[in-house]
Parts: sequence; structure tokens; C-alpha cells
Amino acid sequence: MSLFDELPPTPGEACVPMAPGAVLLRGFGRADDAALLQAVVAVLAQASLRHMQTPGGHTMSVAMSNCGALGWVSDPQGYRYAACDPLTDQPWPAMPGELLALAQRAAAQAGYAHFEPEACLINQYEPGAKLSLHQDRDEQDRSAPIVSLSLGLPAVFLFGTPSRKDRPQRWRLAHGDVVVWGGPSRLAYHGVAPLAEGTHALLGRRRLNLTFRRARPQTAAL
Ligand code: MD3
Ligand code: FE
Repeated sequence: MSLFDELPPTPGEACVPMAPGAVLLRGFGRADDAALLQAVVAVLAQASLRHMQTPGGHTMSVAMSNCGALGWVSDPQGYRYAACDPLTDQPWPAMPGELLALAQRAAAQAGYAHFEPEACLINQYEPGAKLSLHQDRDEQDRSAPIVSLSLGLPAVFLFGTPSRKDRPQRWRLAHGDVVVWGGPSRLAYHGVAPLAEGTHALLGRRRLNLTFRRARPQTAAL
């Protein structure tokens, strides 16, 4: 692990534009890391991490779970959002207030007021785990952003464009980094390179990534 992981984000560089509609908030979640992790651990006690099957019959190297009214699931039938955990047939655990508040604060900072995520997908990477280049197309509401929080070991995030042909940029995402993806970046191809070996002081030998999503259209507040 790099010594720089222990240092605060460089002042003035905390809000980094990545592409039109995509903003990196470096270290945005770091001050609350222990409380955020505690909330995630409580969710995972109710809805275990599991390696889902892809519709193509592969087992994902990333282990996943969810909290919120809806959760993302993959199995041989396809990808979808579901209200219940298929492992328990129980509703997914509620989204902890600390997690919701962080996602809403980040969205507001990036210019998305009134973000009401209904799903939080929790991805766990152990060294070697990766996520192949893909688009997130399972959400009906493409006007809402996706907010992501990275915790633990750093990862190389691959960030392309809405065209699969364009070669992706490589961004290092570290503990506490939050990214808000909206507008023209919402349908960009993206993925995660195989996680490098390492041990993080708070999370140990893994990276957690939380993505806060609006699956169904948000009804206007009035
Ligand atoms: C850019 N997760 O769960 S988070 C995923 O680090 C996923 O676990 C990655 O891709 C991870 O689907 C990346 C960042 C992210 C999430 C959604 C996006 C970037 C995105 C949607 C559109 C464009
Ligand atoms: Fe994705």
C-alpha cells in the first residue's frame, strides 16, 4: 500500500472533473469511514456477500450484496432489480441512514439535488477480482446519477465512453473516494482492473465499492 493513502487529499484537488457529467470527490467519505464501514457490516450480517452467476453461466469474481428497497441481482435468467434477496426470500436490509446521507451529500455537491437512491449495490473485491468493461443499463431512470463510494484497497478504474470502441482512461480510486456519474457519463463503458495484493488498515485484504442507484423513475416531489 502506498504511503500517500494515509495523507489527506491535496487541498484544491478534492473535486476533480473526470468527464462531462462525472465528478471525482477525492476522500469525500474518508472522515466517516469507520461509521460507514460499520453500517456496511451490519447490512452484510443480514444479506451475505455472494458470487452471483452471469446470464452467460460464469461466476463473478466480485462478491455482491445490496441494501435499500431494491437490489441488483444476476442469475442465469438475466440481470434485474428485485425487492427480495434470493438467498433468503426476505426484503433487502434497509439502506442505513449514514450511507444514504453520504450519497445525497455527494450528489448535491455534484449538482444533483433531491437524489433518492432506492438501491445500494455492495461489491467486494479480493486481490485478483475484477469487473469486465460494461454499461449499467438495468436502471429505467437514466436521468438520476449513480454515486459510488470506494473503501479499502485502491483499484484501477477503467472509464471509457458510451462507445465500446473508445479506449478507457485509467483512474486510481482509493479509500474514501466518491464519484458521481450522471449526464453524458451515465452510459459510459467502465470496469475495474484485477485488484492488486495489499492490506488496508481498516478493511484488510479487500476493497468494497458501494453504488447508490435509482432503478425506477423518481416521482416529482410536490
Ligand atoms: C460509470 N462497479 O457495480 S463503481 C458496478 O468499482 C460497477 O465496483 C465498479 O461498475 C466498482 O456496476 C465501479 C463506479 C461506477 C458505477 C456506475 C457507473 C461508474 C460508472 C455507471 C456509469 C458510468
Ligand atoms: Fe457498472
